Amino acid sequence: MFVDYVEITVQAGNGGDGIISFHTEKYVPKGGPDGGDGGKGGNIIFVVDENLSTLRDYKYKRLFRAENGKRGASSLKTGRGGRDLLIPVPIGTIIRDVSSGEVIADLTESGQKVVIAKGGRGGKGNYRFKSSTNRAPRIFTEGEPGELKQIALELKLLADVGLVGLPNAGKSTLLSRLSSAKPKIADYPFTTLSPVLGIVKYGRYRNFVMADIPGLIEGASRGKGLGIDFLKHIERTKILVYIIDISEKRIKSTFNQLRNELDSFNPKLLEKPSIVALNKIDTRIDDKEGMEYLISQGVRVLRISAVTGEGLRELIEVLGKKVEASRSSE
Ligand SMILES: Nc1nc2c(ncn2[C@@H]2O[C@H](COP(=O)(O)OP(=O)(O)OP(=O)(O)O)[C@@H](O)[C@H]2O)c(=O)[nH]1
Ligand SMILES: [Mg+2]
Repeated sequence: MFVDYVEITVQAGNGGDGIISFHTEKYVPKGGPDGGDGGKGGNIIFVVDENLSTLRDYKYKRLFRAENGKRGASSLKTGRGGRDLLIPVPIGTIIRDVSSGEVIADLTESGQKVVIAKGGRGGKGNYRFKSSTNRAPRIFTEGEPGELKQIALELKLLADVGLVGLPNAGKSTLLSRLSSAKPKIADYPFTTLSPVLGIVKYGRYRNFVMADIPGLIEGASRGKGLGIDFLKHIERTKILVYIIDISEKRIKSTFNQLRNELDSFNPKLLEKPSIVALNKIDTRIDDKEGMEYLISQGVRVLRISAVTGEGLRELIEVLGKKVEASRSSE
């Protein structure tokens, strides 16, 4: 199950109370105040875990608490601090405050950590109130409460390249050829129901992330097929590849249809650098008119076969260059 939105409550730990205590020892009848401070409450910390790809773990568990700080003790001992609670989330998770809608954190880097709710400070023990006029204070303060927040976690995949195409165009086949990802592939539409990411290696050490998303159909923006909600996952990709099945001989209308659906979702998607990959050239079916149309539109066109591998080397090279150009302009 792919889960990309959840609302949860996080409660940081309360600070422990300070205490009242007086030093007692044989032969020291009237010891001074020695009540220690309370420990600090644990923080709620979100941390990016690269092995996660969905927010599924938070679909059912809704309340997360960090440990409270312990009370102080005699002999000036500060109470133990509450342990922080680390909550792992996938890369690309955005954290919002539910009531204001404000973005509190945007987790885009592997290993990134942010404190989302702060633990309360510990209270003061009575020794802190000792003064020349009050040598035996009977005062302490309570620990502060930890922060309590209602937050929404939203996952927007972070891919460099997004594949856009009609159902059955061969998007998943392409991703499975270029990466070690194993999306489901079948000869019927809507095989892919949720986005899949794969890492495409090129050159010796370089790589980029490619996202295979569900197929788009005409009217998707009006809720047809799987709708277009999943397009939010390509809002953050740098480059789009329109995958068009050349054997259908409908390049022109398909290309315009795909662009219309993207436009209805978010017109900014059309401003992203893009190329067209005409797939299934192994079928030997051609569409010269469609090809000419694309060229007249100033679109970069590559001809590929995700099945035989023809043209894939060039596709990776072109995409690699575009990804690098976009990374260096960031
Ligand atoms: N002949 C040929 N068939 C291909 C090629 N690429 C994909 N196919 C076939 O086309 C069908 C659909 O492939 P998928 O990769 O599942 O297509 P998709 O675009 O991911 O489809 P959805 O997930 O439904 O949107 C499968 O039967 C593939 O084997 C190709 O280059 N040549
Ligand atoms: Mg698919």
